[in-house]
Amino acid sequence: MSDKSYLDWPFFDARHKELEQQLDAWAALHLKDAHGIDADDSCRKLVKLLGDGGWLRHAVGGTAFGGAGGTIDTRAICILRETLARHEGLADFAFAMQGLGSGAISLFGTDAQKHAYLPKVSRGEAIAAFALSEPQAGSDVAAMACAAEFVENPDGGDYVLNGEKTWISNGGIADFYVVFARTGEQPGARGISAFIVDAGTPGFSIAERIDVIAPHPLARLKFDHCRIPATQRIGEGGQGFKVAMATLDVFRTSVAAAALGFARRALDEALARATSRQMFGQALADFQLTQAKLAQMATGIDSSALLTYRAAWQRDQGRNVTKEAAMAKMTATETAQQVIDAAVQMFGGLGVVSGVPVERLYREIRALRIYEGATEVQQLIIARELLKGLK
Ligand code: COS
Repeated sequence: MSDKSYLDWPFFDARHKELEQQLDAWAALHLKDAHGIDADDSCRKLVKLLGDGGWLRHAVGGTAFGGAGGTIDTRAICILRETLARHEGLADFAFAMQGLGSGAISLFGTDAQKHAYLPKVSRGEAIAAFALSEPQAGSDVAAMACAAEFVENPDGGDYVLNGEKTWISNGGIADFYVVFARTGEQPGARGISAFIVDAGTPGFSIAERIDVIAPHPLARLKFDHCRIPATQRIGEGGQGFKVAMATLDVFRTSVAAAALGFARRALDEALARATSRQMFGQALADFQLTQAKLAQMATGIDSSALLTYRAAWQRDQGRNVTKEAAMAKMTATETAQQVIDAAVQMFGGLGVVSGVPVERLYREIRALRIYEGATEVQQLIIARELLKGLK
C-alpha cells in the first residue's frame, strides 16, 4: 500500500484527494491485465477503457468540449499520471499522450477546433499525438526543418507541409497529430506554427515504426506535399514555438508525476521484498544497509513529490512555471531511476527476470529522462530562468 499522506499537503483541494481514491480503486479493478503482447492493440484498448471510465475528461480543457473542468487542472493530471503509472505504465502513457497530443488545442485552439477534436479525445474515440521532434531538432526545437508553406485560395488558403518528424508517441495509431512546422514569419523560434493533421491526409505517411525498450507506439512521420486547410492552424502564425513550450510547461510537470508513480511502485515492491526475504537468519529489512537504501528511496520520493506538486499548484494559480516544471521533471525522473535501480538490486536475480514488476519499471523509467526535454535541457532552462531573474 503506497504512502498517500501527500494528498493532505496544502497544494490540493478535496476534489484531488477524491480523484486519487476513485482512480486507485478503478485501476485496481481494470488495469490488472491491461498490458497485452501487442503495444498498439493494448494502447488502443487502454485509450477506450480510460475514455469509458471518464478519466480522459481530465486530459482536455473546457466542459463544453468534454473536459472535466473549465481549464486544464494540472494537479488532477499529475494525480492521474502518478496513480496510473503506479498501476500500469502503458495506461499512464495512453492517458498522457491524449493530453499532450490535444494540449495545444485545449490551450490555443479555436472553438471550432475544440469542438471537432476534444470531445472525441475525452471519450477515447480519437487518439492524439504531439509531433515536435525531428531527426536534427530534438532539444533544439528552433532548428526544426519541417516546413509549411501558405498557398492562397478563395477558401482562406491552405498550408503545404514537407519534412519529417521523429520519436512521435502514438505514431502509427493516432487519429490526428499536432504538428509544428516552420512557416518563416521570422528566423528561428519566431517562425514556427502549429497545425492539426488528420491521419489519412494525402501526403502524410508513417515512414518507420520504432521499437524501444519499454514497447509503446512510436514512429517517424513523413510529410510530402501534405495539404491542409489554413483553419487547421492552431494559434497565430509564427506563434508555434510558444504553443509548444506552453503545452510542455503542463506536461513536463506531469512527466515528473509519472516518474513519481513508478518510483512509489518500486518502493512498495522493495518494502514487500525487504520484509519477506530471509537471509543470514534475518529479514533483508533488518540489515542497516537495506534500511539506509529504503530511507534514501523514501526521501527521494518525497522531494520529487514536493517539487512536482509545487509546480502543478503554481501553474493552477495561473503563474509561470517554466523553471519549476523543469526542476520537477529533472529531479523526479533522475530520482525515480535511482529508486527503481535500488529496488531491482534488492530483488537480486529475480529483479532482472523479464516481466517482474521491478524489471518492467527499470525499462519504463529510462525514456522519461530523455523525452519532453532531456535532463540536460531542464538544467539549461533552470539556469536561464535564474540568470534572467538577475537582469
Ligand atoms: N512558455 C511560453 N513562451 C516561451 C516558453 C514557455 N515555457 N519558453 C520560451 N518561450 C518563448 C520565449 O519567451 C521567446 O519568445 P520571444 O521570441 O518573444 O522572446 C521564444 O519562446 C523563444 O525562446 P528561447 O529564446 O528561449 O528559445 P530557444 O530556442 O533558445 O529555446 C529551449 C531553447 C532549450 C528552452 C527549448 O528549445 C526547449 O525547451 N527544448 C526542448 C524541447 C523538448 O522538450 N523536446 C522534446 C520534444 S517533446 S517529446
